[in-house]
Amino acid sequence: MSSTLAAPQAEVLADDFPLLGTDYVELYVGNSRQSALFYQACMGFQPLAYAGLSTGLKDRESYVLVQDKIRLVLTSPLKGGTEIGRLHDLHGDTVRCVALWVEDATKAFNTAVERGAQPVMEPCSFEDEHGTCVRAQIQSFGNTIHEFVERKAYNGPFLPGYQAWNPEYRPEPVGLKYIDHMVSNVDEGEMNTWVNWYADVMGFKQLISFDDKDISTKFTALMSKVMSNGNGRVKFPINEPAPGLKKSQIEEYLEFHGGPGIQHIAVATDDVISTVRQLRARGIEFLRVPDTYYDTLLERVGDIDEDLSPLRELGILVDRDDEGYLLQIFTKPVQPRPTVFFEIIQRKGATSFGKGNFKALFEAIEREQELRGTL
Ligand code: TYF
Ligand code: FE
Repeated sequence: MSSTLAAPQAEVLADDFPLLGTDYVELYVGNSRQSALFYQACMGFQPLAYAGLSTGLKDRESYVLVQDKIRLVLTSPLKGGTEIGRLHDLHGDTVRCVALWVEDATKAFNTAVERGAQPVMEPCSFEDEHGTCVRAQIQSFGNTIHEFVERKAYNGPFLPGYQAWNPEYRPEPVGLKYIDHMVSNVDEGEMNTWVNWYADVMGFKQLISFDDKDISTKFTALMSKVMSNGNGRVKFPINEPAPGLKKSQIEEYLEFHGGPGIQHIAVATDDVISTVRQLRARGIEFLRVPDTYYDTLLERVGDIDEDLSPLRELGILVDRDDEGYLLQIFTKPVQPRPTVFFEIIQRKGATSFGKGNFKALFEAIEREQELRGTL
């Protein structure tokens, strides 16, 4: 009977490391109070929760912001000599934690540690008047960590220990919906180390691989592999620098960041033209490709629903794959160091990452590097 054969096969293929999605992303920043205003005013995030002096914390303050499914936690130290301060001194504003939402945080942690992950925080139950959450943490590339978050019918604003944050100032959202992917930069020769780590420890699969021939300009090159969890809700492209004539954007990142870390957070929208218009009106600056990109765009990507003129006006890029097309655009770095930036992406069927735009994009990044004297 074929069904008796099919059942164990399905068992083997079942996701042995189930993730429900990204729970939150925590950034260590120099001034969480002012960064929170930036993410509200310029990026359209809504105030959600707070933890700090008035909730009993002595060493740090965190603001939590939300836009649709995206939750950001912005954390700064309240005094000298803290671990947060040490990491901020090393990296500048950076992503410290990519938290993953799971059904069973203890099981996720134990499985990961059995498979070789380095523990950061053992599974721990946190409780307040709104319910219980279990949290556990493991080390990933550089000083980046993953937290597993298990929400047991928790109905508080964010996590136990946080109180609702309800300021009067509430600029409108700009249409950001969810985190599409988060890209890391690792040291030269270490891409496969981390590809294997996500495969072996977290049960991720490799979706795509780009070598230095796919991703090179006249001057610089990089390599990239995209890792995805079983249900595709969590996707992590991992970059490493490749040899080139000049200092690549990946080397620049590693130098200024002081080692590996998250390079960009790609956030999805259903209407990239409207989202980018609002972001620009609020002061967000984007990279631009030469205007000639648009002269041949429709020959490259075929028919698209959007008019060419707003895409050209705003500098939005388009790429097509076998399944459809995507629109994407990249901000300039959002802190003094040329490190973390955002991507705004709208998918219309395409499941890829914009390979057709790599060359124009990387040349645009090189022009920025030239202007800051780091190429
Ligand atoms: O996530 C991606 O692969 C695309 C392209 O430094 C990309 O967004 C890759 C590397 C990079 C900037 C963009
Ligand atoms: Fe991207």
